[in-house]
Amino acid sequence: MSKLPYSTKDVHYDNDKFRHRSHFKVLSQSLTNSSTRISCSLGKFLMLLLISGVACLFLMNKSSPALETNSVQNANFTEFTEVAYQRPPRLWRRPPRLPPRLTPDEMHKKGSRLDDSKWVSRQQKVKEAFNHAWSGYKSFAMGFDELMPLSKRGTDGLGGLGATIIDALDTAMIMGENDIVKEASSWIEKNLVSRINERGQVNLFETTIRVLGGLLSAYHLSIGGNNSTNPEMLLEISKVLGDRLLLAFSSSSTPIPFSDVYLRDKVARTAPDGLSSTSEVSTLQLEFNYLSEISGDPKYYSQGMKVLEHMRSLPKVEGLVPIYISPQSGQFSGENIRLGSRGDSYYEYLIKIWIQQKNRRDTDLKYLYEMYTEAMRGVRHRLVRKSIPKGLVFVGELPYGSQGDFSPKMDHLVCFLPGTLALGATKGMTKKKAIESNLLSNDDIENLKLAEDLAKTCFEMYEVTSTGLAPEIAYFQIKGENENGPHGGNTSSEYLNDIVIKHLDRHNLLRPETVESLMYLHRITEDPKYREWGWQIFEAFEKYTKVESGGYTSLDDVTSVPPPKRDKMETFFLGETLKYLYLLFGENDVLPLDKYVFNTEAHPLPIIGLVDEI
Ligand code: DMJ
Repeated sequence: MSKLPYSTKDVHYDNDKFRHRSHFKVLSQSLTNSSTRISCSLGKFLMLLLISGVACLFLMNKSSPALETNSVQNANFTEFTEVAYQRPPRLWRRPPRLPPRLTPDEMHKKGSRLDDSKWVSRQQKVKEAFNHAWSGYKSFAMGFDELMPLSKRGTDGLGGLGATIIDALDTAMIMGENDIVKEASSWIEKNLVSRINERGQVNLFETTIRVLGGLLSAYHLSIGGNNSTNPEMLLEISKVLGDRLLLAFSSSSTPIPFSDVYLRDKVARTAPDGLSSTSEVSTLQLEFNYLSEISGDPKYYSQGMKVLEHMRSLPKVEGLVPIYISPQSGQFSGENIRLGSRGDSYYEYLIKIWIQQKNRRDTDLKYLYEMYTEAMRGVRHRLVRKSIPKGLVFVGELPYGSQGDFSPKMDHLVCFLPGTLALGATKGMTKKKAIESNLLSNDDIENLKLAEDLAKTCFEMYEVTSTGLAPEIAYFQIKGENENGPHGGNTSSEYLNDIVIKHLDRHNLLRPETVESLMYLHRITEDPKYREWGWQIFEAFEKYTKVESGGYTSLDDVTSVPPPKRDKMETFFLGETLKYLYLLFGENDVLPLDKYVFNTEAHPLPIIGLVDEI
């Protein structure tokens, strides 16, 4: 294992440190602060001399008037970085405190228990997989959104902002893959602003969670750490992008933003049917809130949070909401209720935003916790059932609303829920500690139980197929319906008859949700089985999705061996799937859950308002 770029305990981020201050102000503040403390002792006199010397050195290092340049709108970023980010010499910045992390060899020697070294080498395998994924992308698709690993070319499925690079950057930082960090950072620095100025249509949600989220978490992780990434550059680009994305809000006559932004033309539009997805408009706030925190500009926070304040008063079914909402009327549209696509991260962000804002949990954001609690009661009451014959607990759908029939359909996307339920129950601490401290309410206990049951179901969705990889969508047997429905193909799975996999649902997009939940469940329950399950899933990815020439590919059918392939490596494979596997096999105090909140694309952001802020 190579070095982590920082220690989560040791990084102190101080916004002022990274906002522009004039050289004169920096110097005079340093002198003033020092001189107020100076008495007549010789030691302190020498200290003053030293500071004056340093100040002279500093002034001799020619400053550029362009340091005052703050606007990057319409600028070519290469030019911009040359002038605007000529930073003062390093000596004015707090030196990074980076406790050395152990290499695999050192870890093997140190680990007295066999089990330690097993997980160290498994974690190493995930890192190798990340390198393989990156090398394919770099060789054939650098600068494109995604790699098509079989045809060995790139494709721009997300608007052309180089999404894989940005999604992968913080994973590379966490893994200590410094060459990749350098390559990704330098691409971003040279290209991203001009891409934002030149490219066309992007989806507000995808761009926020993958690109803005990736930039912000890389910003945080690079503070005080890795010299190959300039946090100020990441912050400035985040503001440029954030300002464009705000157009989706300002163009709407209600608090519900439009779904698309035309970056180059600086306009926002609705989707062709005029509707926005419920999960999309409510899955922007962790990112926008953090951008306000580090930029000092509250506009991102206030626009994003208006969506949730507005949704608070809309009618719901026991806290559950339809998957569409109209930016024209501000009302939900249709009756389709599900925790899969277009519904999922609405529920995820209710609790995560509440967690992110530590100081507001008991005051103005208490309503988010209440909405989450009510919604999870609604899930347990309206959507949770058991399959037959073996009793797997699953979450189904209400496609025709509260009065319509229940559908036993569960998207793989729903597998984010076990992780979120566990996080919401213990607020990031271990189950043991939460129980000992008597912190779990009845709702928490029920949610934690449901989390463990659902994590098993999500794992069985992998186990039940011939490849050991889950389909995009599964149906569960209830009341003996679909008894002879198509199954996953693994005849040794005891759940073969409980899970039906329809022909059109057999693809696998390298999605992260199950391994994401395994990471949360492992950290919170400390049960080693979750790691073993994660390893099994990783091995199946290695066996069936790895492409020799570089990269990993989505599959068309997980029920047949060898599985037909799809020729696409989604950005979230590097941003989420491999990151969660790496964290699952690693130490629990890396990005601890009581100090960080992961956005829905697995980009860790610090919890705001902690006493010992990171
Ligand atoms: C990711 O972009 C995010 O996790 C999102 O919330 C759901 N879909 C993909 C991964 O499957």
